[in-house]
Amino acid sequence: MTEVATQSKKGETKPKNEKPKAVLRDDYEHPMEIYLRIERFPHIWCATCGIGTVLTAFISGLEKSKLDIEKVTVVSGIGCTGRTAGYLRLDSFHTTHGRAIPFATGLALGNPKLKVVVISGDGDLTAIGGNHFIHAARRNLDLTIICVNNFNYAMTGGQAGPTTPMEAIASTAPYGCYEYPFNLPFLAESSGAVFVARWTALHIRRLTNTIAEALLKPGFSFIEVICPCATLYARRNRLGDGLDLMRFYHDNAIIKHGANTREVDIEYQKQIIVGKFVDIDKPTFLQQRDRFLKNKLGNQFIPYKEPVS
Ligand SMILES: Cc1ncc(C[n+]2csc(CCOP(=O)(O)OP(=O)(O)O)c2C)c(N)n1
Ligand code: SF4
Ligand SMILES: [Mg+2]
Repeated sequence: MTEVATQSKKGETKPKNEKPKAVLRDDYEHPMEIYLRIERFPHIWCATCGIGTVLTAFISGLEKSKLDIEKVTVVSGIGCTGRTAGYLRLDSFHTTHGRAIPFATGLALGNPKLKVVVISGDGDLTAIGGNHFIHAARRNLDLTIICVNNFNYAMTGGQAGPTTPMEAIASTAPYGCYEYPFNLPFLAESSGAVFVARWTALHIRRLTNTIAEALLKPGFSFIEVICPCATLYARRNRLGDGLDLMRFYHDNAIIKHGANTREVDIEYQKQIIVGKFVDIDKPTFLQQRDRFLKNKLGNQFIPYKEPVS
């Protein structure tokens, strides 16, 4: 029996917001229950949606990282993916659409001891939230961003967004999308991210390991997860359900660690290049600020709260 941090035993009513206590895992109904607000279940996600798989990978990656969960916080914006923050039994924030990164920035700067994670959708992070995304990467803020890319604005009915591949049908693109989509790993790297990876919802073990690695990486880390939206994207494009998309990922994902992010564009129903593309070291925003001001001001500089080495 493994001793883990958790809070309530099988059959007990779980008080909201109670902090975890150490008890035995075998007393629990589900091995991940300690990380989940089960009282909010059933969750809203459709059958064969991939978001739950990403949540599972996140919890496993968090366990693997051995971070103190009292010092981990998760922020999400609005969307189907945005619900993840609400289901996690961590200090988590379900914020406004497109503003997950600004909330996360405030948390990370206000308490540099926190590990701040953003889990949100492609639309939330790179359409309405696109400006925040590029500037957080540029500053190398100490944030881990997990972007569930299901190629559409799912929650609001499957509209085309900045990641919808050309030719894909969406509610706002009945004849197929004709806009150029973002290549998110390239956007992240060229904006300043120090760690960039992409997996699909099928690559659960690799995704888990990458999440654990990203959580321990100082600076702006970005993981894109290509994910089935069964009900809208798959149905509208007659691609079957989420399991059919998983089969497609199995047959069409090519692992290329270190691939040039310029060359990992996604085209409609073509190969998907996955892997860890970028892993470099660069001072974080707070390290850079403290070093810079110490250099300018000498002993007159008093670092805010904890000095960042
Ligand atoms: C300011 C504002 N604009 C628009 C919306 C409507 N809205 C809610 S979720 C969403 C799209 C979410 O898409 P994405 O981030 O890709 O998440 P998904 O649902 O696909 O997981 C939109 C446009 C909103 N809630 N707030
Ligand atoms: S609408 Fe799409 S993204 Fe949203 S829960 Fe259903 S399958 Fe998942
Ligand atoms: Mg989406």
